[in-house]
Amino acid sequence: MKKALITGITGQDGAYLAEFLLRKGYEVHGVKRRASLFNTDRIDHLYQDPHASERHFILHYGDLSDSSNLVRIMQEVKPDEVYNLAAQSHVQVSFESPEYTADVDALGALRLLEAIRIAALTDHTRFYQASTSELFGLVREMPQTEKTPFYPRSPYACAKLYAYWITVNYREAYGMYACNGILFNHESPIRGETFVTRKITRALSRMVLDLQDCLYLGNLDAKRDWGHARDYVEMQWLMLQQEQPDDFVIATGRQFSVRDFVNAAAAEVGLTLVWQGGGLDETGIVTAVDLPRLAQAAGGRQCMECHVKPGDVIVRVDPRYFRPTEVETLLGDPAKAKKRLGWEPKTAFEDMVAEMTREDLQLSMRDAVCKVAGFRTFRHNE
Ligand code: NDP
Ligand code: GDR
Repeated sequence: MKKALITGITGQDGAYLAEFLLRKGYEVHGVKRRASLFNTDRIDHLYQDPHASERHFILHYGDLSDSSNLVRIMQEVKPDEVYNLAAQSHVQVSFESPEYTADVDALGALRLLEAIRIAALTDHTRFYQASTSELFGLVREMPQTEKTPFYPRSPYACAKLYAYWITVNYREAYGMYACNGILFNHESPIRGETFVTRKITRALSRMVLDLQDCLYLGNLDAKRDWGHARDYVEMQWLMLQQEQPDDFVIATGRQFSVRDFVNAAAAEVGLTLVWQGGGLDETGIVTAVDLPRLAQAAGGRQCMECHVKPGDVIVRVDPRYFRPTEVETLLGDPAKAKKRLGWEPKTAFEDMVAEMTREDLQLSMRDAVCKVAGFRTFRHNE
């Protein structure tokens, strides 16, 4: 039985990858951080009691800022494959916590590679580094490929640039099987709530149920190549199954703006929007409400009342969400991955938005029931 070690197992990709590898018959080890509240929501369905005799899913406390602990885990597990998904992954937060972001996202990758070396696993363990389209930053060509020059635009991207190159360096210096997946944005119903896609699907589903008044966003013109996380973790695995290690762009080849994303998610809950004004004064105003469509998204609950009506302003711009340096446009060319890994994204943008919106509507319906019954739901808006 192959053993995989996943850092960042409690995150979006970690959860999908753990499910995927367990289905493939792997013994999956994950590194989770100690937190004051439970932080394993995304993987609780995979949990196995530590007292069970045969376990295929094992969690270890650890942190990418602590090399002795990474060495200990590496020596204990001796994994065939390591997936380094752990990171302070929020671009805007990296401007607030640049040093921490560099420590975890840049040096964290180095610590993990060194742990493999110290544990004398260089010839045995294959290494995947979660690199990112943010490396392209101020883009020099459209679409971006493995050969497009990097120009990072945030402390996050600068840290990931170091992680990218140290992975290449360990491959060249020590002959390690080490790969970079240069992944473009990928989303899902378990995406972190403060990334723009999930913020949108969550806010719209809460607004129709009277749990939120307005959605405040930053740069509506930013364009991204958005794929589904479920599809992208399969590629992470495929990259470690080749004869030779290499780096790959993983993307859909389609691009949408933040405004397009809002329109698509709004349509899913039966709302049609018109955009008025521009810059800081731009607003998204409801022009029509399609109740049967909302009921369909809510799983056929015909009697569901919609608390949004034509004329309501439901989207506004708030400059607090602008970034000191923005990445305006990203569009990936996944030709190499398609050719060499035989990989294709399975989920279309429209289906992913529909899935995310439907799942958030289900969660919001639960919150609405709690609210009506007099319970607080403790979720606030960012
Ligand atoms: P998430 O933010 O959902 O998950 C990040 C994970 O890293 C969480 O498990 C988090 O733990 C863990 N983590 C954070 N800091 C530390 C630390 N100091 N030590 C150990 N673990 C830590 O990210 P995603 O799943 O979306 O992304 C996975 C990786 O892929 C990240 O490295 C990200 O930068 C990169 N990436 C993501 C893309 C995307 O669109 N999703 C695109 C390209 C790259 P906790 O749950 O405790 O916070
Ligand atoms: P990104 O994702 O920065 O691309 O990083 P995010 O969803 O945060 O932003 C995408 C674009 O939307 C604009 N935007 C807003 N963003 C947020 N979070 N909140 C807002 O209110 C808002 N309004 C507009 C942003 O300015 C940006 O242009 C993600 C992360 O998963 C990284 O870890 C990963 O490396 C990259 O994707 C690829």
